[in-house]
Amino acid sequence: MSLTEKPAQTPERLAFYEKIGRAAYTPLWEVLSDIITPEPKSDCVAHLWQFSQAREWLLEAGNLISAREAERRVLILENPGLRGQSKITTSLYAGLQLVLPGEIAPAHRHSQSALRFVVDGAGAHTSVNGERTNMNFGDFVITPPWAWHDHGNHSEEPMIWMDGLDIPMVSFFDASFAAGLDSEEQAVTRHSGDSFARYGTNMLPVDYQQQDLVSPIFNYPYSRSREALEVMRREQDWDPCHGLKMRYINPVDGQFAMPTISAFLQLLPAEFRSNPYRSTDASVFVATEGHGRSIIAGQSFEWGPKDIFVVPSWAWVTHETDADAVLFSFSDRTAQLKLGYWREQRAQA
Ligand code: 1HN
Repeated sequence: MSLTEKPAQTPERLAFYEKIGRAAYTPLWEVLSDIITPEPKSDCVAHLWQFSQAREWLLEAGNLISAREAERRVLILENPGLRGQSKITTSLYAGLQLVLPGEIAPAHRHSQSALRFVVDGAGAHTSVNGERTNMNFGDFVITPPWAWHDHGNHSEEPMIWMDGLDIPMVSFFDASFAAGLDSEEQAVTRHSGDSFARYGTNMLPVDYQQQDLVSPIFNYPYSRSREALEVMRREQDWDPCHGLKMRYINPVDGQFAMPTISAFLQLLPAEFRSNPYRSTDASVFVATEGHGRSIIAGQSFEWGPKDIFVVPSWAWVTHETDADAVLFSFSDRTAQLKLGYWREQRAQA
């Protein structure tokens, strides 16, 4: 027996497999090398979605269906290697959502955790746990599992954000629950900015006890994250693979902001040429500023502001920039870390 080769299929063996197969048995030695691979093998492929095209088709969708009728007016970013599965990577879902001025995306809740990353427009809002937050370009907003959430747009312009959810993970465990609320919007019971004041200022209420693994902050404004990167760059301590890369955390325990999804923001200076890097968490990137290209498994993808691209598990990636660039990204790293199988590898340029 071998981890890479299958034993010969003799007529006697095939007859035996046929017989036991009818009673729901399968010989392990016929499938072992398919299910235990020496390295990650994924149907997920590298791909880039240009924002200009996505925006055009989202606005076209805006003429075809309302947010109310659609529940969520979203174009799913479906990985070309995983068509028909509503996945951007094997374990994650991503889509682009449009909320037009005056629209409401009605309140509901589900087991799946969600993140929003605002790419276009400003001034729409989302409500989570009775608190409303305004969403602006580059803001990272989270919706905890089973939290009521609804969105609205009182601004004058269309608002587009990327949704990232752990839908494939929840499906894998057959653990999906969902419910709608009787009213379109949940009651607003807290002032805007309340959770940021309580948990987002390097302080916690004195007797605060951690309740779950989700961050109690639900909007991480781009202005603050971007400013941090700008201050840090003065020290010039660029990581050869990542430039300056920060992770969004739950301030209560220092872990990632959500139990299943990790999110990051990184700055790459102009003319940066990263060293090759790979990790077992397939990653979804959004370029928020700048222009450049990423070479993923040998294939080059040119990106500019708001473009979205995906790097599969264990695929080598290098980033090259023309101007200063900022990349947002998310992956299932925190889930893999908790389960004990996350790996990464760096190479010299
Ligand atoms: C969802 O609840 C939202 O709340 C967006 O904006 C996308 C995709 C599948 C299932 C639930 C949202 C979603 C979603």
